[in-house]
Amino acid sequence: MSVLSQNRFKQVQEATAASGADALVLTHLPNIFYLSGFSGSNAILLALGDVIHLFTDGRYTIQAHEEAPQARVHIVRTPLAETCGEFLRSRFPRRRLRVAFEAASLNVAEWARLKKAAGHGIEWKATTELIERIREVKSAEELEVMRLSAKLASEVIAEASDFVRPGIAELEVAAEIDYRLRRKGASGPSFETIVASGPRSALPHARPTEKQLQKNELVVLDLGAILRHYCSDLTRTVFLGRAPARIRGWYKAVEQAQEAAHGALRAGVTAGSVDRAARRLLNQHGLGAYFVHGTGHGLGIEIHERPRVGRSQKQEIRAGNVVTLEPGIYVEGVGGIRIEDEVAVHAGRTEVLTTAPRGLLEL
Ligand SMILES: [Mn+2]
Repeated sequence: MSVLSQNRFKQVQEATAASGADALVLTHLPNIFYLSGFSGSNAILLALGDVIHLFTDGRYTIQAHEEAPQARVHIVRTPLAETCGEFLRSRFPRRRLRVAFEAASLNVAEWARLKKAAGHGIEWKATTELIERIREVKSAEELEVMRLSAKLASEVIAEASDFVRPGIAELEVAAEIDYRLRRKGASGPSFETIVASGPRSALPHARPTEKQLQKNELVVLDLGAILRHYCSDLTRTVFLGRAPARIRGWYKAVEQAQEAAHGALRAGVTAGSVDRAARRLLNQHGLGAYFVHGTGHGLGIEIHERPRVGRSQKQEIRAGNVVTLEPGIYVEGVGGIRIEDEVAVHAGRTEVLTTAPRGLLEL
């Protein structure tokens, strides 16, 4: 096992013990990837003693051995939960064993299968966010990949003037973004690319449609890459034409709200205080009612991770966190403005990972 994965495994063993368990069953695929390196779509991981057992199916025989050389790979024909349960029963026929599992990702059918196959010797312990709490602090190696992922997404958005113009449909713009992400080396977009124009830009999570972009409209572009399994996330707002004074004023306010959040972001503060810094600024401009979501979120292997940067979050920001700061305002019938960047928190300083220019883009 490499030093890196040894450290990670040790942290997981400590967390398992702290939850009162002797062994751990993982069913959430991003957590399985984090611990073993295996990125297939069907797997259960059992961390037992000093061994990682990886249960997967015949499609992944080669991949599992390649990606998770330190794991003991079990290629399985029956449902994975059943095999994992039977394995536990065969290893511990008499001794009582306490096994932690992931309550948020094991569905009821799998859970029943696992319990039945494992028999009565197992005492099951439901856990939540056991691995997620470890994942929220990124290693230097992870940060390096996340820098590249953020840079890749930033390069695509910096090319927006090549393909954002009146007459082109939102779906075409989204297709162009996804194509360029892949051309630059992403394995795909980190979420469904958002292209929302005109009044539709007031929908924070709009899906692109056949609607054509028009002159004198706002357009929100929210996109991200997956690069070497790590997500990026970035939003810019475009105005097609010369923006009127009211729109410029709103944009300035959102920009200042993001700066305020960035100013408040450092190790040791609560996530809630970062959110409130952005909110306070928009309130001062009389725009607070239009800010309808949280200020940001952690990201990494998944697009949404701990810590959540929301109003009442008491969770402490720690060195190694990477979060988005993405205040926005959404005015029904008019449109929306959002500016989103990714910021890494280090001891005593922050680092903006996204590199695209931040000003209002008038095309
Ligand atoms: Mn985001």
